[in-house]
Amino acid sequence: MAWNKQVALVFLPSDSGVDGARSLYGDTEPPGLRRWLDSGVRNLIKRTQFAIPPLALMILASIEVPGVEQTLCDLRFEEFPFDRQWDLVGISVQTGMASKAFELADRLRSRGVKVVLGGPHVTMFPDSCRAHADCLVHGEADDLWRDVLADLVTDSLKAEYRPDAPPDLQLHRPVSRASLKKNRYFTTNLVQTGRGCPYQCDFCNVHVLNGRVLRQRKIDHIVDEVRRFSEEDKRIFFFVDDSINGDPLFARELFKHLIPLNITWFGQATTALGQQPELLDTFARSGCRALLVGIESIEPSSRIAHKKTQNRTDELAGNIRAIRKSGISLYGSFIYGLDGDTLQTPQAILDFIADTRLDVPGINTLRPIPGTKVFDRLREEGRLLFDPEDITSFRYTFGQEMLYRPKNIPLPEFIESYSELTRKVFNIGNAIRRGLEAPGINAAVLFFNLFYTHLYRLSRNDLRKQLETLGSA
Ligand code: B12
Ligand code: SF4
Repeated sequence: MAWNKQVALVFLPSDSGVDGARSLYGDTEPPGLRRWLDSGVRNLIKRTQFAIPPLALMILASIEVPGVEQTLCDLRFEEFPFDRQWDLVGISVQTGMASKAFELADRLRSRGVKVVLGGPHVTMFPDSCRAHADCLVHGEADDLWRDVLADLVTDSLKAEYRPDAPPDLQLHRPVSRASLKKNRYFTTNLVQTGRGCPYQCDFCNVHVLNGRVLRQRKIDHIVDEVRRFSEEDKRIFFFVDDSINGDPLFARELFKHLIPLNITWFGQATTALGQQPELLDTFARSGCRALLVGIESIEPSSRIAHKKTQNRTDELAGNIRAIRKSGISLYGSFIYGLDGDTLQTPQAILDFIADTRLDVPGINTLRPIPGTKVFDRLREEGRLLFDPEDITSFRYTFGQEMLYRPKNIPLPEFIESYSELTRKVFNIGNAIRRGLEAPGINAAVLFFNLFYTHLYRLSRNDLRKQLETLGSA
């Protein structure tokens, strides 16, 4: 077939963090050998840790329209190929990367290339995107993308595409990985079993983006996908669902069917799994090796302040022990600096980690993403440290800069205590111990902890610099 329309689908790197931690605040780049080592570590992190392909763009690239060829450009690994002739460039926009997306869009449009923007930021803030695009796609694009490509072929692209309703996930839409350069990635086995979240944690916008009703795919479609994927790529599977045990009955049925396929997998779950013994057993038997759990806070007052009420503080430790006992390693994500936190909170976090022997602790500060309830509240309270009127001023980095003033702790003391906390949690000794003690995937646990030892050193340097910058402003 002669392709007459060339379409690029673009995924952008974040400023730091999972796409390769780098220093953000001025003159903190170390000299000589250290710099060389840091850039080596950064590349290693990018290639081995979170380098998974964007499922959204895999889904769009799988939609076939006669006369259209789609190419996936992952700018975490390559420069945008400006030397090629493009009829349409689609960019996936996350809120923290909006300015990067707009910059690229403007550059392309100044060369006469048509640009379509889609993704979470477009769904939340379409008004901020219009000036940078020929076409906007709102919401989940599983159905709309076919219309966009068909209109491209007939030169009748519309300015906006909006779904009447979310796509019907019960329809079989096989995902192809033909557009991926497979060796770049840690794994290409990405699967989503459903969308939507019934909870409303105030720092998250998944329930706004995907709705509050959990919409699931058909179990036999998922099983087919896993079978097909595992034949092509023997590496680990990542179930990207925000809460893979959100519907325990569905999850149990699904993973029972996956046992014979003999895969290994990781995913994201709520700690309530520790009280779901049959599901836990099914997860372990179906090849689950690691789960990311959002602990967020062990302070009841903080959990209430931020509407994280689906798992109870007094049950957390027991649940974590039960999950680890089944052979599943845990990445437990905390947020220090929530509205109920005080200077005593770091010690409580340290005790909790020691008590539960969490394999990889993630010690985050709050990221008030525009469009979340917590962003609105902090704006009203005048606590944001970035311009809330400029939608592109929010950037997504790791714990390297404070984006708000904590409620109960003055900023300098907070930064000092956060730095002290990360210094105590992450060091080479702890990394080796956690690697040895993990119930499974010991090398990965060791690697993650070493990565964080490196990352939080950057975090401490950057936070100190940020404080100086704020002080002199
Ligand atoms: C897996 C995952 C990752 C993976 C893979 C990245 C990826 N996006 O594929 C990793 C670990 C690398 C990652 C990293 C980050 N992530 Co992430 N991640 C997710 C997660 C859990 C699932 C994403 C997914 O695969 N969804 C399934 C697909 C099918 O849905 P979708 O992405 O929404 O895409 C649909 C529409 O948005 C739209 N669409 C998307 N792109 C485009 C492009 C075009 C042209 C069109 C037309 C349509 C379109 O159509 C798609 C199909 O319906 C989501 C939470 C969630 N529920 O979505 C968070 C999420 C996307 N991540 C988020 C964030 C903040 C990050 C990081 C910045 C975190 C960090 N610490 O650095 C980085 C950024 C990395 C990057 N370069 O973008 C936020 C984004 C918030 C926002 N408002 O922008 C989310 C929503 C989590 C949250 N609770 O807030 N992430
Ligand atoms: S943090 Fe998790 S549980 Fe809370 S709203 Fe977001 S996706 Fe749902």
